[in-house]
Amino acid sequence: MNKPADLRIARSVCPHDCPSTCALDVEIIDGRTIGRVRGAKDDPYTAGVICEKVARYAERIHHPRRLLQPLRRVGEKGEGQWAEIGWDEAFDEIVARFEAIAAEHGPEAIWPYYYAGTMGHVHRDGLSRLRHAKGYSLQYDTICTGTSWPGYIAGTGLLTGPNPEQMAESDVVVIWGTNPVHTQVNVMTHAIRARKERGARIVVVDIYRTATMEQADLGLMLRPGTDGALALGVMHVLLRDGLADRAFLASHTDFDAEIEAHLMEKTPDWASAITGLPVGEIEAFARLVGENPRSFFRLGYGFTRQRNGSTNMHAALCIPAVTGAWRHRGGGAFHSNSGSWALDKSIITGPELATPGVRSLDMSEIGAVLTGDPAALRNGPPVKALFIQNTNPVSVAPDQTRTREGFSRPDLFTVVHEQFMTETAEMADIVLPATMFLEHNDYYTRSGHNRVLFGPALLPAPGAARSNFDVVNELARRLGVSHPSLAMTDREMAAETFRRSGYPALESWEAEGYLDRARPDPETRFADGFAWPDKRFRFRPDWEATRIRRDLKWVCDPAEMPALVDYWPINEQATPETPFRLATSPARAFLNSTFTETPGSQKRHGTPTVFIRPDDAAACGIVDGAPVTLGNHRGTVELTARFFDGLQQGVLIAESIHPNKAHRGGRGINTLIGADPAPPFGGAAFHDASVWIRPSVQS
Ligand SMILES: Nc1nc2c(c(=O)[nH]1)N[C@H]1C(S)=C(S)[C@@H](COP(=O)(O)OP(=O)(O)OC[C@H]3O[C@@H](n4cnc5c(=O)[nH]c(N)nc54)[C@H](O)[C@@H]3O)O[C@H]1N2
Ligand SMILES: Nc1nc2c(c(=O)[nH]1)N[C@H]1C(S)=C(S)[C@@H](COP(=O)(O)OP(=O)(O)OC[C@H]3O[C@@H](n4cnc5c(=O)[nH]c(N)nc54)[C@H](O)[C@@H]3O)O[C@H]1N2
Ligand code: SF4
Ligand SMILES: [Mo]
Repeated sequence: MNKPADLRIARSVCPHDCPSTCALDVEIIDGRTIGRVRGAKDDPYTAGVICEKVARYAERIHHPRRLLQPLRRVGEKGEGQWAEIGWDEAFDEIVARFEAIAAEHGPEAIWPYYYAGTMGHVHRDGLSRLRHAKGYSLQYDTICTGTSWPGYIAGTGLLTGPNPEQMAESDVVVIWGTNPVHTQVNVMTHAIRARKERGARIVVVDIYRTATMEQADLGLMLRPGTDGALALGVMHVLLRDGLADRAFLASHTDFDAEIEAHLMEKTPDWASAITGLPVGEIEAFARLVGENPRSFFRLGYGFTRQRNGSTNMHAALCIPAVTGAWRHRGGGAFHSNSGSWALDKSIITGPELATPGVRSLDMSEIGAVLTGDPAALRNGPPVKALFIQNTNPVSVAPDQTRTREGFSRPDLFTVVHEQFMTETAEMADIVLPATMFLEHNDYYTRSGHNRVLFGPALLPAPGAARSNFDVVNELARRLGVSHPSLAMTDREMAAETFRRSGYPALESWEAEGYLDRARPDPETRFADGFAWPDKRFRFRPDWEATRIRRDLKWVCDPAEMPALVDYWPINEQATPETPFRLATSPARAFLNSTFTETPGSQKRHGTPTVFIRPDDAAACGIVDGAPVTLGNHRGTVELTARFFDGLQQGVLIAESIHPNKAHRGGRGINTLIGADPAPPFGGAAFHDASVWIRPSVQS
């Protein structure tokens, strides 16, 4: 094929909710069409590698089913009958309904709801500005990071760590509770570099033999939710065998005789009985990281999507404190850099507009909120209107039965601003078409690394699509809000954020496309002390002090949480009625529910399946490829059984998230997942459910 004459390559940034935040080189063909998308070779973290789903982004951005016009529902809710309307008509209706609802029920009856469909801060977080200006209900963000962040902060005091590129300088890379081959491919680039260049060993800790574990030198396949026990067993061996860095423990941590005595009770035999791992594997792992203190612990989100996830994160994080890994380049631990940016985002979020005392509703509990649960509503008024951007709760939220029941309420006025007719948009009264990242300006912080990147508008918006920023501002104007942002462009919002934050001016770096915010290496490894007042890493967590936002609320009695690093068995238990433990680990070619609309991803994943061991299947009368039903007290879901031996007995994995309607019976996997908030401050335990499984009854 000839190269089109006007093809050019433009630099951009992947906007999706993935710690890699890849720098992209995008082929722009005629000023409106894209060709191939490649990972930028000159970006040290991206290093020329991106995932398959974004490489074929042309499928998504030029998808024939992209939303191009505002729509009003004409049939019954969810029936799929729409009339195209103009933007003016759409705004008039939204304003009239919002004003009427606020007058009758108070402004807290309106709940603007968003998550991270785009990770660009201007287009992701701007809805908060409108929320604050009008006194609408706040959103308490729990769905993703609710358990992992407190767990990490409990040890270090700050959500940051050494530059992840340093994995390439490690002797051992421990990939714990993340499946980067699916979820953040660049981790593999740097881990494999360490293996090639210095013979580093790769350890993977997961609950099934993932594509990442396939590449490991040591794969630890434990029972779901038992990582705390593994960590304690490892620390026991380190202390027992003289592999602890006693000097580091004394100078940099709160380690003392009480903690040592506690760990000396947690033998490898004890850990083996809980985790299901052979004692030999626990010992081997301990020796590997003990004898190679230049070990990098890359701690993921996945293993914290358990009811005891925050304590498991803390326990895993304690291992490098015992080995003194933090002292060495290529050593230490990393979860996210989200605590390190020191950005003043006030022009975007408008905190000065906020009314004190407005209630904050837990986004993971959207089903309970919409079905009128008084506790979920914080004993306030019912939610009568939703304004949704950047998220698809009717596929991704836990407790789908109640979530869908709530969205079906005839008296609920729902506006969804989307790129596609998602399962959430299908339940709306008004659907608004949204731009994609190549059609607007925004900046992105890379949680898995140190860079801030700028993605410029490169293409015109298709049809009548408008950006999140634009729509929020227009709505604010029509609702009588005044704010400096209303006179600005999205690019100016980014520039103003950097100005307020004391960053170099956007003009000075936008041509290059990034700003490196790497901090001095010793600081990232807490050489002069951890971020607690006494500068000591904590084996004895003060959970209250991990409450980094005032609206975070305790969901358990603080006294119930273990006082010392520990394994805390509060997960959903297998019972005679529900003998299997189910996890809903992310699929490779979907990103949450995004890309479920693209042909390439649909082809890769086909119909929703559940991995089951052949021996478990035989005991349940299930054959490979057969239709099966999974159930618990929350509901039932239909899947196809797929035999797989890379699991412990009694564990099932359903890679997610297929749309509800991709399942026979129309109920998706999150029907089985609870929305009860996980300690200390809430979060959804997506990989922590107990279920039964049986052959489906064919009708
Ligand atoms: N392809 C793809 N990429 C994605 C996403 C996606 O859906 N698909 N989602 C994006 C988002 S929003 C996020 S937050 C990140 C999350 O990315 P990750 O940090 O990788 O987290 P998860 O993908 O939830 O889970 C990772 C692994 O944890 C395992 N796991 C579950 N329970 C346990 C446990 O108790 N112990 C241990 N050791 N492992 C356990 C799961 O089986 C899974 O293999 O990925 C992002 N990238
Ligand atoms: N079973 C199961 N469920 C899970 C998880 C799991 O591991 N298993 N993971 C959970 C996690 S970690 C997360 S973070 C949540 C994420 O759940 P969501 O935040 O809902 O993630 P996405 O499905 O990617 O939905 C983002 C939506 O935003 C839209 N979007 C993208 N860019 C824009 C934009 O610029 N403007 C507008 N208006 N819309 C845009 C996309 O089209 C997409 O429909 O899912 C959770 N649900
Ligand atoms: S790996 Fe993550 S950041 Fe990189 S292109 Fe894929 S989804 Fe985007
Ligand atoms: Mo997430």
